[in-house]
Amino acid sequence: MKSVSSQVTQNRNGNGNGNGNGHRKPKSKDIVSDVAQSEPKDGGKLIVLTAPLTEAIDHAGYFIQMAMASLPIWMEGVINKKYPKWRDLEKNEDSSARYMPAGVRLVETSLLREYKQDDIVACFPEDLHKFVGPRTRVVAVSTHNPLGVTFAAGVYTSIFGSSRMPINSHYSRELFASIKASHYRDNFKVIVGGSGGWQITQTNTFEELGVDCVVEGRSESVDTLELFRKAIRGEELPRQIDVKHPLDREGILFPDSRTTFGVVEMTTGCGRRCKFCVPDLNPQIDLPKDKIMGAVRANVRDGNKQISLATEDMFIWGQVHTDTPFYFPNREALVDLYSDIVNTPGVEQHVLSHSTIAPAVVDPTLIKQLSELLLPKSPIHFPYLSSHPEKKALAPLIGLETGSVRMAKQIMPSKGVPFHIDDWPSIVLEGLRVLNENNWFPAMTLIVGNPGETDEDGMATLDLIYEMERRGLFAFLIPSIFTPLHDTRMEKAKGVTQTKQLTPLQWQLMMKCWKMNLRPGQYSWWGPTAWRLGSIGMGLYKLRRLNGPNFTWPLWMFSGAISEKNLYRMGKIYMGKPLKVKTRKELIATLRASDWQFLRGDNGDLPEGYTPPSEPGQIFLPEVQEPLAQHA
Ligand code: B12
Ligand code: SF4
Repeated sequence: MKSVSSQVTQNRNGNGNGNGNGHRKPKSKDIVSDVAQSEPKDGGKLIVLTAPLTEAIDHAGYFIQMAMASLPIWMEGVINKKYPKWRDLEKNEDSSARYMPAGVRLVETSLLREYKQDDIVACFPEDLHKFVGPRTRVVAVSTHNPLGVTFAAGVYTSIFGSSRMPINSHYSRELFASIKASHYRDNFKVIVGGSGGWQITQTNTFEELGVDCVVEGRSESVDTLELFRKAIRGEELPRQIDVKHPLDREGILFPDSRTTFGVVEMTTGCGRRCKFCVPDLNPQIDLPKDKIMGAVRANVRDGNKQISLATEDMFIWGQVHTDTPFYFPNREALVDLYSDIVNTPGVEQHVLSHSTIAPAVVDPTLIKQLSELLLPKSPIHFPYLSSHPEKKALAPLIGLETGSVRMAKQIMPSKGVPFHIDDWPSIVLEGLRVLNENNWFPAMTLIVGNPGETDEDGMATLDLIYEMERRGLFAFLIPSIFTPLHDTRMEKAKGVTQTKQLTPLQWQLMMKCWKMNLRPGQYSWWGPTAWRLGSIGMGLYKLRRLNGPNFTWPLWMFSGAISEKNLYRMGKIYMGKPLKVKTRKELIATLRASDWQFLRGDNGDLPEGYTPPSEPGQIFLPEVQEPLAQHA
């Protein structure tokens, strides 16, 4: 991108706002007709890259995009009211986008290995007509969640019924419609990639959306390059193609340009092997610090004040393919990396993405050190929860998924390593205690309606949630209905497919989670608003009709109109029973002796017989060596 002075634009319909608050909502046909009618002066670009508006915006932080992935389009006014400027975009002088999702930037960087900068542009959907012309041979779309059929997105829109389409999906469809309507459509191919491309393949919406090819995999692959060559030659493309993931650090590219939310890749893959997980199918790679820092600096140079490292588990970074198992975090490496990031001049905000919970039990000192570094630059404030002087907090996304050990053994037997999955509820509660003590209040996902889930499993999860409440622990709980994701080890598994199929216990779990989320006041503005608007606007009767009779009592419980104790006495809900929970010391005592050498003495709670190293680098080596496989 030839960088030039930027301009902030509002949407072409005037004030930059949509419906609600008296603002006019831009009509889809505006963008569609622009692309169809106008012609770029220079014949357009050979390759035009874009992403749906709702995935490209770099406004108001992660939560707005997550909300737009979950709320139905008829609730867009809630977003407009909360974020009246969400449609304001920053552009370069040539109208190319000043920022784009990291996926688009990676495609751009990958193509620059073969094509000239002048042949490629990355632009927002509303500017496509300025770049798609007779010269254009490829319009490439990167998308995260185009149809809203992934977990935690479809579920909320389906609960609210009638207009099921999430806001993000509405805007994705609008983008595809505008490309389809182009005068030059016969001259170019539409290639789609990104983590949500599979949704088009699975729903077979190629024709409807006007998509020629969906690429599954990374843009760095030579197969992706070959696909673009074919498209440029005007040859037929396969409907769907799987391209290979680079196997080592050197194969992963880094963009020298600004990304939405300052997303910079930190790792690929994970290693814990949960059976429902897509990213874990990628090789476990931690990316080189110098390249990460280069991308951080590029973001700052191009006007970004926020950085977020994209990862499945931040705690594996620095410990991939070392002599220490990846689930014993490399404290020094992590502190050094995050310290350099937040201390980079120009980085004013830093947001965590994903992590796992066991590392908080393994190394509480690491959590403490990271908190000291990261809290001052966190844009997240939890006035009712945080003990930080400015009430700042950290909120990574962590998978809890289930409180049932039986279910956990089936779907995620290694989620808690180095601890045994038998102790999963204790790992969650102890981990959360350590996190909360350090002002980390994670968003935790739960899967409801797993294949083979019984009432006992539901009760076990409720036991864990009630135990959290009893202990005053806080996480923002995001229950979602099991979605079999493509290529995963549970791809063919069938769970609950409609909200009507949810049992009373499954509904209770969903409602209890949302009720718990309201505890410290408005942690999330959109969740409670959504529920309140949903229940008040549509009425209890309609929601009950949509979601079935099993929904009724849990909704009463959520509303608080009848106390949980009374509902329990009436036999309408289950009250979680107290759990016997292992302390950190007891959890550490369950570790295999061969793992002791990786423990850090300054965390305390050491097992009987452990001698902490007297000097750095000198470690205690136990005699017993047991194979790691016992956890799998
Ligand atoms: C950062 C992030 C977010 C951020 C920011 C997203 C943004 N707009 O930039 C936030 C928090 C907003 C977010 C929200 C959501 N996210 Co998210 N997110 C991520 C995360 C951690 C990193 C994404 C990223 O930028 N990666 C780095 C880039 C380079 O990777 P990439 O986009 O995949 O691009 C590569 C390839 O896909 C390919 N590619 C990409 N585009 C194209 C285009 C073409 C044409 C080609 C050929 C190739 C290609 O090449 C790139 C590499 O070279 C991923 C996990 C992960 N590690 O990927 C989850 C992830 C993508 N998110 C996920 C989900 C479920 C969501 C939500 C639905 C959650 C929710 N309920 O709210 C929402 C949806 C948001 C929306 N707008 O619809 C899932 C997707 C599951 C799926 N396959 O459907 C993931 C995989 C997390 C997970 N563990 O399951 N997310
Ligand atoms: S811990 Fe998370 S990222 Fe890792 S395999 Fe499990 S679900 Fe996937």
